[in-house]
Amino acid sequence: MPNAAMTQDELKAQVGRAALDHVVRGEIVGVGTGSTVNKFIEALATIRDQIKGAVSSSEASTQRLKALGIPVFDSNEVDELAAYIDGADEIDGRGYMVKGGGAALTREKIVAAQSRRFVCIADASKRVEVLGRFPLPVEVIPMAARRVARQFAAEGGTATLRMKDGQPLVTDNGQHILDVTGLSIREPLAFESEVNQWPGVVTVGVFAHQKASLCLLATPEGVQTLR
Ligand code: ABF
Repeated sequence: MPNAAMTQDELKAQVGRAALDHVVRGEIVGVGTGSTVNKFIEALATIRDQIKGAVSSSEASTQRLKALGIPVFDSNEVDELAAYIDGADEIDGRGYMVKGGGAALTREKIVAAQSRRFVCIADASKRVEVLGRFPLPVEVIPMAARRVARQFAAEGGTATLRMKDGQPLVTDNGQHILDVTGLSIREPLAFESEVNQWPGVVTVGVFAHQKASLCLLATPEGVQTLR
């Protein structure tokens, strides 16, 4: 099937399968969260007898992994992972990412930090020159939300509390999420370090300190590997 005729879903499946090349056989693999990762989990199930299992970045991914017969380990049961496979909302030319659209950014950053390689899987629409077009997710302790929103306002951002079913969304960690528009993040490393310091910030959705080692990008011409 010519790639140009592939749907978004088929492009995600293609890159999910391509990620299998970066799964070290006989080991435990780090698994992210989101619709592209869900395609990777389906592909991972086809080699489940060749891996020990997975460390998951969300309850949602854990359920999918278990449903497909893939053992899930707690992150504290493993010292280091060879590879972490995860999606992104935006990725730039240096491998810096915005993540958290799936509300799993905290555990994603934890598992990425214990992995030797971060393999990002995404469709071409996620590739940007400058991070910030996608509303930046920031996980916060609920009592700090307004103050953190004011701090973003001072930087030209507009922070909105993420809602679900009419209530503030509650993450796997029991916290809330602000989505911040109006930012142009030209120095991701410095920005991540600054916002991480703000009292009440649990995780900022800029992944610069835990950037991608490589990105598998699904395009109509096939999967491109960006290093
Ligand atoms: C996850 O992948 C999130 O951090 C990010 O929001 C999401 C992208 O989801 P999708 O693959 O569905 O576009 O890691």
